Formats: sequence, C-alpha cells, structure tokens
Amino acid sequence: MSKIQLVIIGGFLGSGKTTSILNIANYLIGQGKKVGVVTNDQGTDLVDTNFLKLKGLTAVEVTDGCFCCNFDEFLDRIEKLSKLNMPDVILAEPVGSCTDLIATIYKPLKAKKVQSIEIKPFSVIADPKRLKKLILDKSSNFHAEINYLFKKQLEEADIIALNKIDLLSKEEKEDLIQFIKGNFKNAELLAISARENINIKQWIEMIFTKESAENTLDIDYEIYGQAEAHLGWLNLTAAVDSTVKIDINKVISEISDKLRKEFYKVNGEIAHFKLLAVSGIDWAKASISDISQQLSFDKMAQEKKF
Ligand SMILES: Nc1nc2c(ncn2[C@@H]2O[C@H](COP(=O)(O)OP(=O)(O)OP(=O)(O)O)[C@@H](O)[C@H]2O)c(=O)[nH]1
Ligand SMILES: [Mg+2]
Repeated sequence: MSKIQLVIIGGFLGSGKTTSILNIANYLIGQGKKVGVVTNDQGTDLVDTNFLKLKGLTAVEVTDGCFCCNFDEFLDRIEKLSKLNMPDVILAEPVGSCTDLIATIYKPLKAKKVQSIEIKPFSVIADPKRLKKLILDKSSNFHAEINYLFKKQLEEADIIALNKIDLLSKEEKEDLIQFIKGNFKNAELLAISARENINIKQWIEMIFTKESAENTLDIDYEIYGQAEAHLGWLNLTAAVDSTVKIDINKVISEISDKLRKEFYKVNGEIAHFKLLAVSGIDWAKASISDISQQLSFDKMAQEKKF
C-alpha cells in the first residue's frame, strides 16, 4: 500500500496558510491526486474548515489547541481522513501561533514509526507586511514575545514561502528576500502569491522532491507561552433571522469596520480577523490580517443589493 504524503504548512496567523492549502489542493487534484485537509485552530466549527468544505475539499479539524499539544488527536484525524477518502496527500495547517513542530510532530511520527505516513518538508509562510512591521521596522503594537514566536516559526522551516508578493513593489520584495536569506539560512526561500497563484507549482515541486532537514529549535517555552498568552482568541457564531433580504457582503463589511475602529481606539493589533457568512443561497468570506490593512474578501456573495 502506498504511503500517505503528509504536508504541513505553518506560519503566523493570517499569513496565508488556508489560501495556500486550497491552491495546492486544487493543483494536486488537477494532477489526479486525492487530497484531504486537517485544519487546526482554537475553538470549534472553524472558519477555515467550513471555507475549505464550501470549496469542495474534504476537511477535518483538530480544535481547541494546536496539533503539537494534541499529537494523538492529530493522528486520529489522519486516520479519519484515510477512512473518508483514502487520500494520497494530506495537507495540514497548524494554529498560526504554533511553533516547535519538528520536535512535536515530525520527530514523534518518526519515533512511532507510523508506516502509513511519509512526512514532507515543513513549509512556513511569512506575510511580508507583518515581517517588515515585526522584525525590520519594529513598528508593531504586538508584544516583544510575539516577535520572538514569529522568528522561531521561521527558524524551523525547511521552506520559507514569502507570500502576498502581489502587494509588494519590486524593491520591497528584494529587501525582504535579502533579509530572509541573511537571517534564516536553514531554509529554502520562495517568493509566492497564494492568492494570485504565483510560484505555487515551484513550491509544490520543492515540497515533493526535498526531504525535511528537521531543524530542531532552541526555544524558550516560557517566552513562547507568554507570546501565546498575549494573543486573545474570540470565536463567535451568530444566526440572523429576517423577513427582508440581507446583503451579507455588507454585513461583513459593517462588522469589520466597527471592529477595526474599536481596535484603533485601544491601540490594539489584529492578528487575524476572519468572518464567514452563509445565507440560504450563497456565502461570503473576508479577512483582516493586520490592523493597517483593509478588509479583503476571499469570496463575495453574488446576491444583488436590495
Ligand atoms: N493579496 C494577497 N492576499 C492573500 C494572499 N494569500 C492570502 N491572502 C489573504 O490573506 C488573508 C489571510 O489568509 P488565510 O489563508 O486565511 O491565512 P491563514 O494563515 O490561514 O490564517 P489563520 O488560519 O487565521 O492563521 C485572506 O484574506 C487571504 O485572502 C496573497 O498571496 N495575496
Ligand atoms: Mg487558516
């Protein structure tokens, strides 16, 4: 029996993990592969899982904590996916505040000698604006411990995918590439756009032709814990009943604007705000992945304005 290829795509909150997974999955499906996805976040009934399912993928979730602290649950989900659609490839997304995955996933998988799984190199995605704000300009409202976590995530990568290059000038892109090359020497670097499908094929080739170097982190768990503690999580589900038709794109925009204004008032920062709205006939999803960024729709509902 051939092994399931397990591909883990990490990276900070809002860096583009789910967008990349969708893109990689569609590419692999186009090549005739069967693909399953494991998502992971704090809370249950996750936006990412529902989004990927609405996009037609088979997805299961590990909730209320990262894979790294729920290794058995992670294995259980892989088994569940195997039973559901016998995938050739499983794409897995850890929580965006998670690091030290080589020690907590890669090594235990090898130690347990799980014969059915072949683990592929570990990719970590970096959002360029966040990288600049956190590490280069040091202009973020985040606590220093979060900067530490962000750096550690990049340090253990086999592949760093500098994402969202569609938002960068040529100079900005070059500066960041030089910075990453100079500071994270263990990793291969690719500049990509998950949304605009730039260099995704090259990335996939890299994932499936290289081996993980298993860059074990030297990490201070106290600082890591403090970083996670500084990040607040809120998961909400609301049902709206109305006798008149509602424009769900507008609902998303209004909620997001109000939220962003409140964060500005308290000098706060948004790691990732994502909202999925589903009506009887259509759905929409949008995100804010930094307080200085505008709301961006991954999908708008096609409903006409009423
Ligand atoms: N412009 C641009 N936006 C992108 C790109 N990739 C992702 N995004 C947007 O960035 C936002 C966050 O993307 P996600 O894929 O949800 O990020 P994530 O890493 O899965 O986020 P979490 O699961 O919350 O950690 C979404 O609005 C995406 O549409 C890109 O290449 N270019
Ligand atoms: Mg995600």
